[in-house]
Amino acid sequence: MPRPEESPLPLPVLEEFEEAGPLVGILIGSESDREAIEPAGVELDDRGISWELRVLSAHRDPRGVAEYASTAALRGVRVIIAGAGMAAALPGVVAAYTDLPVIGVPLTSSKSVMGGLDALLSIVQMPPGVPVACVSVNGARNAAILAAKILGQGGGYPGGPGRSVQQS
Ligand code: AIR
Repeated sequence: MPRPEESPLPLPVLEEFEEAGPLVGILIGSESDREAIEPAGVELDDRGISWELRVLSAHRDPRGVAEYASTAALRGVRVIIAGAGMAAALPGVVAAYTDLPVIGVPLTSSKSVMGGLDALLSIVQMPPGVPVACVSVNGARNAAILAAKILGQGGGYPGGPGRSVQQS
């Protein structure tokens, strides 16, 4: 896996950030989500992909979420995994502040409605123009595998070869 400074993506790592950040940023909306998101970190570790975990709530600390999301790419982060339960706005708000791909993980919590359907719909029903990828309820491991696949895509866009083909 390329280090951030060798990334094939045309995203700079600003010098003012002394240390390049990890490739994957994992966010959760509450300390109570920690156990549910753990498989993502385990999977990334197994693949030798660097990551960091931050607890940031879209509702309780919107400024913190905005700050993290708007600077993540400049620190070298290339994919963000965001897990939250209930009215899970976190992945969508993160996507509003960054061009990095965001993978949402709907999580169940003790206060979930219908086993996490509340969080699933909150994440998947993004308005046109602001996409968020969404894995299954409590699908933290799948989120990490998807992040690894995204990181594995080195070329093609933008500036690379490739053309669209339409069959008549
Ligand atoms: N949450 C926190 N801020 C906004 C949301 N949607 C979610 C957390 C957690 C659930 O609310 O992601 O799944 C309950 O959080 P807590 O802190 O009360 O246990």
